[in-house]
Amino acid sequence: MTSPDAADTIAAISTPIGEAGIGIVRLSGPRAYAIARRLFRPHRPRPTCQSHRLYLGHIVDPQGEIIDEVLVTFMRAPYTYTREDVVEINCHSGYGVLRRILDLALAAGARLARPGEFTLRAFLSGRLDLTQAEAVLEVIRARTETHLQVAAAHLQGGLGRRLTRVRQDLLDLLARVEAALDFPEEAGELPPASVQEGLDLTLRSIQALADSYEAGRLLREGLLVVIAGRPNVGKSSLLNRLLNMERAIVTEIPGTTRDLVEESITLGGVVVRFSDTAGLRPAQDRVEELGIARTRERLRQADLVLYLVDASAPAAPEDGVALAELAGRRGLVVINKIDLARSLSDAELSRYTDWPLTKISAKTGQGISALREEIVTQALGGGLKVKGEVITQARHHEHLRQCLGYLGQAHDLLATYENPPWELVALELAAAIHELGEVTGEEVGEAILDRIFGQFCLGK
Ligand SMILES: Nc1nc2c(ncn2[C@@H]2O[C@H](COP(=O)(O)OP(=O)(O)OP(=O)(O)O)[C@@H](O)[C@H]2O)c(=O)[nH]1
Ligand SMILES: [Mg+2]
Repeated sequence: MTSPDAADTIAAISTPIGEAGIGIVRLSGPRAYAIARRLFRPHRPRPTCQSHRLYLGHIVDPQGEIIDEVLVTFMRAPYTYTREDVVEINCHSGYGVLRRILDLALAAGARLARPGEFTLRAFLSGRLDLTQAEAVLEVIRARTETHLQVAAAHLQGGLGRRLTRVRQDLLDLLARVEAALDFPEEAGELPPASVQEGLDLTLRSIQALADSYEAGRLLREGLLVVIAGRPNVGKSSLLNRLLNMERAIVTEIPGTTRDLVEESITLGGVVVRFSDTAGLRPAQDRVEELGIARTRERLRQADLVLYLVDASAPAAPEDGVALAELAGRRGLVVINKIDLARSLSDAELSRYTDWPLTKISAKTGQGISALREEIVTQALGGGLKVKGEVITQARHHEHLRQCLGYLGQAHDLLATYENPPWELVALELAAAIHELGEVTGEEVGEAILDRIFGQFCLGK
């Protein structure tokens, strides 16, 4: 597969547009060298520029006016990101400079690159498989070390290689089944048990990958932890404690927080977004009513709920109602204000919920580090398991799920019949193979590519 407009030479600003030491304008395509040579005047005049060398000089406009002093790298195909000729112009970073150099490149015959087009070309030229191309964006976006590790492994092609291997195993299996179909007299030599064996091995491998998505999704999307409870129990104080900053307003007046107050930190290798909410009670005015509606909405989206109660006040029936509504969700009951005299018993709370109880004082900080650990344990099952390959993209997970469905059908056919309907087995195998091909990009439609690369920014 090659790009329909591979003959174009594309150009874009590949660094964020803003004031900085260095910015880069990148060109890729058959005329990249020629275009760059028209703008670039090296300090020491030379007839040719060698590949993968850095040259110092000026960018000049057609009138001969100097735009900027730059370092230019010329890189000959195929040893480049896109496998085309690539030129990178390192200039000073500022909107005016970058824009001017890009405009000169466009005027000299380049076309403005579409979002993700450099990486798309790397994919179409076969330098990256689709999982690697997608990993480029993931590496760029990774905010935790763990996520970066996983994304970097994908970029190295680990996931793609594993899937290609599995797909090849299935192709071999399919070839055996088709041979038996084409030469029925030899079909007797294809014992269902032997096909089943190969199939089950593949099934287990794909199942393990699909299962890793639970951890992968958290790595990619982070975790939403919602702090809820009646007014004045100390929700905003807890948020501030967890963040180590005075993010939310705290007062002794019940109903202080009305809107959502949210901030993220990293916990156990995952970005955790804490949401402090309006206290749950019958609303006293319109603003509070809207605030409580937002709280309920956020509670529905939460990966984990911290339900806060005040240790110095007796349990209220409203807590029972709220906890009952949250039954079946992941959560912790957090008993706050344990620095005060207690009038709330654990037994009372345990009547309402089977969530674990944790005791803290948002005021003194007591119990906060234990709470942090408990959040990681509850939400991530004791920390993120990122051994081996981890799926992080919903798209991959969906195809693997489909693939497992087809393989499951094939498995059932083989298990049910002494003389299996091999045509059907072949169909299921072919469908499963197709799903894997969609992940690696070996069988992928243009619409999907547009969607994937459309998420990239300009210049990637
Ligand atoms: N003694 C003690 N007081 C606390 C503790 N946590 C919070 N408070 C006090 O309780 C009052 C209410 O705290 P907030 O954090 O505003 O409570 P809230 O749950 O956010 O309240 P609303 O926003 O009104 O729903 C404030 O006066 C806090 O100083 C604690 O652990 N111990
Ligand atoms: Mg509050």
